[in-house]
Amino acid sequence: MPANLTLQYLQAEERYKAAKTHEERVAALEEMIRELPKHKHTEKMFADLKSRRAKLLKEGEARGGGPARHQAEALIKPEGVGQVILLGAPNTGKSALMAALTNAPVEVTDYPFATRKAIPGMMRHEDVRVQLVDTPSIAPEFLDPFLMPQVHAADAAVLCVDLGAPECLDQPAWVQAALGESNVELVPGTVETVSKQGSPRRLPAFVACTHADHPDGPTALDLLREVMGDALPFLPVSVNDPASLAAFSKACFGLFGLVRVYSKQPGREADRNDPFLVPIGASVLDFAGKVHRDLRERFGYARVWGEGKYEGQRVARDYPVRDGDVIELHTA
Ligand SMILES: Nc1nc2c(ncn2[C@@H]2O[C@H](COP(=O)(O)OP(=O)(O)O)[C@@H](O)[C@H]2O)c(=O)[nH]1
Ligand SMILES: [Mg+2]
Repeated sequence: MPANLTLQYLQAEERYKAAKTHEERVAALEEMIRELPKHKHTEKMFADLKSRRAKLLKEGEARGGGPARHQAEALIKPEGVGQVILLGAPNTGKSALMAALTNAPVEVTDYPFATRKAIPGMMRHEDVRVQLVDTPSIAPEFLDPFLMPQVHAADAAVLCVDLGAPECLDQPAWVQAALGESNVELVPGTVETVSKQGSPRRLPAFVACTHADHPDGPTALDLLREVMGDALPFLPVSVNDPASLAAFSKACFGLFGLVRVYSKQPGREADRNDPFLVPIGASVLDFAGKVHRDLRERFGYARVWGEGKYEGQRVARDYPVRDGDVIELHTA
């Protein structure tokens, strides 16, 4: 096999074979995973090592004998509007999206499984920031168990499906099946409308159809739509097309089900840098309560500058605010 294994790898493998305790075996396997050269020819080996590690850790847990849990990464805390986790098969372009949209130190490669742990980065959508989390890929037979706590903790998810890959049409099913086994279901909707409670954990999500610039992209997209129906919303995206990247950030913000509303003092300019975030459908009275509790209680009327409104139009308490509205609150 043209895997070009290193001496370090072979030594770790020797230690693995000779290991007498569970901990020794896990440690040696971890080292083999670290030392395995990552390229096309080792793809299968890598997946195999990782599922062996997953199995070992499960056995350790079953025996209650503290497996290498210390190896588990601490959960990444949500920042900005919230956390959107990127999920998908190998080479779908999760890390490429991260690299295009955040400053996170991710590795974009043309071989699979280069991303070995979850990595956060902040993405801008106009004047708000959404946290993206890049993740190790999910393969048909393999899902890194260390990834699952982070998936459960995320606010929402993006399922990346590669329009240029021959197995494109199968990718959503296998990724969702692997997630399902770990009690996670990707659903349409928003953080506001989908309850975090209950089992399985339901994560609001959309499908990012990556590599949209691939020559087969449009055909693959049509077929994918047929296969998936309207199970989840779709968005074609290419890292080479800035407009599609802007649409991607917008769609990620859209997963939260929030609108941005700007507060304005009478006679002054609106503060355009710091929007208040309120659920879609919230009334101007709800907005007043966000600005200050007193304002909700002493609400008189509001003036709105926004799309479809006259400049400074007077509205009552039940006016449903819209994304981008500038609102001047007046007390009774
Ligand atoms: N043409 C094109 N190539 C892409 C796009 N997104 C990712 N790639 C390439 O696809 C390969 C896999 O990308 P990567 O982000 O590492 O995939 P990951 O395994 O999902 O993180 C790399 O060679 C990327 O340069 C895209 O939108 N268009
Ligand atoms: Mg990656």
